[in-house]
Amino acid sequence: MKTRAAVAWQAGQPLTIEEVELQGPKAGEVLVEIKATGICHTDYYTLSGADPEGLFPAILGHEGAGVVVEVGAGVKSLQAGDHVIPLYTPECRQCKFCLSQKTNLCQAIRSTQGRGLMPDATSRFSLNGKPILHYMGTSTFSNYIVVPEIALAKIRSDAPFDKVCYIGCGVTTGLGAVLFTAKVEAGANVVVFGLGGIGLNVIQGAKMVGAGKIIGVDINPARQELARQFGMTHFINPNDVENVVDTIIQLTDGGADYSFECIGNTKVMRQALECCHKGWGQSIIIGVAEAGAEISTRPFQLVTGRVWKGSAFGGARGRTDVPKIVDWYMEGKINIDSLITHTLKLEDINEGFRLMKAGESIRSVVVF
Ligand code: NAD
Ligand code: AHE
Ligand code: ZN
Repeated sequence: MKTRAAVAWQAGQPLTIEEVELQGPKAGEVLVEIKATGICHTDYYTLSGADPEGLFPAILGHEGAGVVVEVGAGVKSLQAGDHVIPLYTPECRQCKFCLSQKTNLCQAIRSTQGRGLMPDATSRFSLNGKPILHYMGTSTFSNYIVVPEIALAKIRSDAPFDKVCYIGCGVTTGLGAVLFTAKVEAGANVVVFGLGGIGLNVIQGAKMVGAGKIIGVDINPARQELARQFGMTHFINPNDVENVVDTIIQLTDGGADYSFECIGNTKVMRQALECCHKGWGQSIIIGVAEAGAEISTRPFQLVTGRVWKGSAFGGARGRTDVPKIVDWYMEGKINIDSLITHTLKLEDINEGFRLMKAGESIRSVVVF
């Protein structure tokens, strides 16, 4: 079949809208009509050329929601008409990683996914006979996609696609980092570096668990108002203070219990660790930094009890946790609507990237 899709031809170039050929689902795969997709900073990161796994031409996008159209042989858990969110972190419930109960990083299809291919090491997308690569196993900038059954979370059918698509990455990443990775407790002091599509969801999670001080740090002063609505109690613009780390240590009587880096800047990652409380403060890296980037600190920072951790997809197990987060949204327990600042047509997807770069949007959502 044919599908309309935004194709990334090479790093740093705008996407173009094409009628792409899409092969139907093979065994264990599912054809999904994507109804809406968010644009995450990670899409921009890969498009910029900084991603060592960034391959072109490819169809980017990993924050979608849609409807099952057809299932391939052997698919048991889904049928045509089911509403789903594609998962760039699948959940096979069989691999060593899933069975460990220590991580959400299912590895069942990770190696082919990282090469832009389906599990049989081929692509379902092509144009004029030449393959176009998948991205993060999802490629939600295409109106129709084929994904493995283990990479789909089945969600309730009354949830609006143009809102819950954001649960496919940003919402789950931010809330999950607080709830699943850090397990922040009530009363804890939390610092969030970067108040964009991820950081504001970290704030939302911190508020949910009853954190004490919730300190937001961003170089964009326009972020302050919305962050306060989501529960931020203090704002620091690094350009307005002499030393961000000292400022936080003073505000928190010795340092943060938990900090979250939601930018992808290795200098800020160091600040996020070093603003943590001696003896127990934990810093969670969420931001994705460019190929070749490295983090550093004095080992003494760790010797004296600070902990560095990372979080992918908020530590969430997609097929188990994503339907619950959709329920939270439908029950009014979390706010997604205020974070979706722009809704665009597929033709205007490059405008979505411009808005993100200019700091004018939190989340842009493309509706098919
Ligand atoms: P975004 O562009 O919406 O937000 C980034 C924010 O950081 C902006 O508000 C910006 O003003 C602020 N910022 C930039 N430089 C800063 C600095 N030096 N000091 C303070 N603030 C600064 O991006 P996003 O969609 O929220 O994504 C944030 C990061 O998280 C990206 O690196 C993205 O790739 C990554 N990410 C990781 C995961 C994961 O699973 N680990 C999931 C989604 C996104
Ligand atoms: N290819 C990138 C990896 C970037 C990365 O860390 N991705 C996160 C999700 S970001 C979503 O917006 C992730 O899930 N990582 C775990 C994994 O297995 O990829 C690079 O920099 O190499
Ligand atoms: Zn993302």
